[in-house]
Amino acid sequence: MADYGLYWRKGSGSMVVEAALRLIGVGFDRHEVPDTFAAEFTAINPAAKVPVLVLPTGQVIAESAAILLALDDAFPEARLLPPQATPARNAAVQWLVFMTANIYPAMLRFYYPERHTADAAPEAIDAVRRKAAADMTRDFAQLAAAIAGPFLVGERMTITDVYAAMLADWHEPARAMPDYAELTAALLKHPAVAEAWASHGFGT
Ligand SMILES: N[C@@H](CCC(=O)N[C@@H](CS)C(=O)NCC(=O)O)C(=O)O
Repeated sequence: MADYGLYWRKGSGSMVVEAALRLIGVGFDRHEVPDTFAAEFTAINPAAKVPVLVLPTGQVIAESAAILLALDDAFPEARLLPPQATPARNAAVQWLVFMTANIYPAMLRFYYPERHTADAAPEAIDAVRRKAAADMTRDFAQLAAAIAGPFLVGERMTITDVYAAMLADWHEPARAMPDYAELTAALLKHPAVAEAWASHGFGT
């Protein structure tokens, strides 16, 4: 039995966690969560969201950014993020949090607008979607402007780059931006990332 357990769904945010595990080179079991989340899974994560990572200690961690930070703490030599207390790390963590706090929630408002309004009228739902799209346009542009090149914080890929490419792949206007196309092409040169990307059905 592998050390880590990853609860995942195809095309979901579990892709970046799988990429991290593959970059580290640690063994992990994948547990695919069906579309209709079973009671068994909500017992593991009451928020009923993937990704969820089970550590070798048995601790269960939800929230993608928390999982990535925990993995970086456990395997600093894998350099998912730049070394502690460096300007590059501060920037990589800032943009990671920027994405989880802003772009990911806007993405959910865009794809599940009916969950984000108490008004079931089609025009209310459409308004949620339009605002979410406008917010993403603003936030993807802000993030793109920060890319030092070829990666966000310079010459070396971090897990924040994989996160950015993942979010951009979900949203056609972002995917079409040269900044994200170039970032994605650069990180897919890493076989570990390419494997997670393909196994989650990204880029299709
Ligand atoms: N803040 C969470 C968001 C996770 C999330 O929304 N995951 C989606 C898949 S990408 C999910 O499981 N959605 C199921 C649902 O909302 O029903 C994180 O960063 O991990």
